[in-house]
Amino acid sequence: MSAPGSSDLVIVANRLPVDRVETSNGTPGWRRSPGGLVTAIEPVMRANEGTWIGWPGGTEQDLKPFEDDGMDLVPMTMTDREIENFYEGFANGTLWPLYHDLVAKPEFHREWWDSYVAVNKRFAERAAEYASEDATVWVHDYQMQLVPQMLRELRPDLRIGFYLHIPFPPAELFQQLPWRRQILEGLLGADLVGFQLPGAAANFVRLVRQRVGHKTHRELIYLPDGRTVRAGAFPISIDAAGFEELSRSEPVAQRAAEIREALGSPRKVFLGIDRLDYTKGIYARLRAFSELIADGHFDVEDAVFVQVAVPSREQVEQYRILRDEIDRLVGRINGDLGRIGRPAISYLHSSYPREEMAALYRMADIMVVTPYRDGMNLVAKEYVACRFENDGALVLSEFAGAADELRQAWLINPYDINGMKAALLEAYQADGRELGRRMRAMRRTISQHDVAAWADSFMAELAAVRPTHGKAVRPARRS
Ligand code: GDG
Repeated sequence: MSAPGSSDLVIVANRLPVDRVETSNGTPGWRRSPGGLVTAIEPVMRANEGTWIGWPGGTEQDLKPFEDDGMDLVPMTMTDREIENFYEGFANGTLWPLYHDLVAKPEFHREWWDSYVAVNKRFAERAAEYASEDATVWVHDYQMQLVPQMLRELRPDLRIGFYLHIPFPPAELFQQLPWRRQILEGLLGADLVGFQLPGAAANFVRLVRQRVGHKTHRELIYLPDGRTVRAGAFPISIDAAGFEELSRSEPVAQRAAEIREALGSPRKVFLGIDRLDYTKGIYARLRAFSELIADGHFDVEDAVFVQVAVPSREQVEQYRILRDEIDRLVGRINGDLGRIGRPAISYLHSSYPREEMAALYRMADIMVVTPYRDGMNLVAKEYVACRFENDGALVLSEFAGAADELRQAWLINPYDINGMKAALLEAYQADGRELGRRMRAMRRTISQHDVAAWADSFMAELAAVRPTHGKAVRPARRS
């Protein structure tokens, strides 16, 4: 267990990679939380015996640092009010919709902002406490944008990287934020600010020039105190080899066959897997699918849609409304188009272990990923990684970061329902040669750019921005 002041690598993220749960005998315990961030950061954490600072969910107050599966974890506490104002409020009611092209309307409340400042300060102080002299601190995501500057003030010796997992909006939208300058200055505390796509990095640099008035040249920002900050694109990825291995395994193959049988062995299965979030475009995609049946292009005997909607942010009003809307839509579609034992849509409001996810990817013919805006979308990449037989079709929104790399998917505009219908139908009708051509190309991309490569390139760049400072960070990829 790392002691304060001893960690050469500190990760700061809103969430810890584990959730606080009640075990079967009623005592509290820890469970590994699903999701991309954990898998993405775990290898570099392990290679460097890092410390991870984050919130485990809930309001329990007296949690002590502990070790879980070889990782040193420092749990941060949160009060009910902070969950309301910082987490549900400023993070998910202000920043999330603002950074996703105003897909929903962001709310601006001063008490939410105050809470955001207070929580960021606490995280920064804890990071300052655990980091060793000249250590590297890697801060993650939109909930923590003030941490870099706060941390730099406390510990100027540190090398600080920041990575944003969601999009960074164009100046025209970001400008609405009453605290725009504070956020930009918060981020500028880092030596390297990483984004999913080059466009987001360019948005950031432009805003810094316009709003803060610093000199910039391409990806570099020159601060008056002589420091240089770099902004850059580091598209995140997945553990491609790990997913492929899982997908090839016998239990997963069996489970995949079982699922298809349980669905009534239709000719084709469409699949959607998303957190239940209004940015993901679930409603429009289910409508498009149902219209293809209603128009007579295929029948419920030919094709079914499996939609997994993972529960998310259930205390936030907009998410409750969305859930009701999807419930109603699925009910209506199944009522109108289904037959006994043959619903058009199999709808699952639940989360699953990784093996079940792999079985779903393996059994589905057409993966449908249609966000209105998405930083990357790991589900699209995971599907590709699981298709080791070079079959299966990916229908992908051009507004997902993943569309920059997965050019051979059927790319769609999720606002254009007819366009989406045409792409779903094409993917449904595509022959093996066409599918193989597209899938092989996408698989090459994914295998060359996996998550270890992502973490290593970020760390290498961070070291390059501050070459004279900081200890070396060992790469995640062990060769
Ligand atoms: C944000 C950005 C960006 C989901 N349900 C289960 C489960 N998952 C895993 C998936 C995937 C991850 O969670 C979801 O990642 P996405 O990228 O699809 O979406 P967000 O949660 O919105 O993530 C996004 C990402 O950060 C990383 O930077 O790509 O744009 O919005 O890995 O497999 N895993 C398990 N059970 C589930 O039920 N085990």
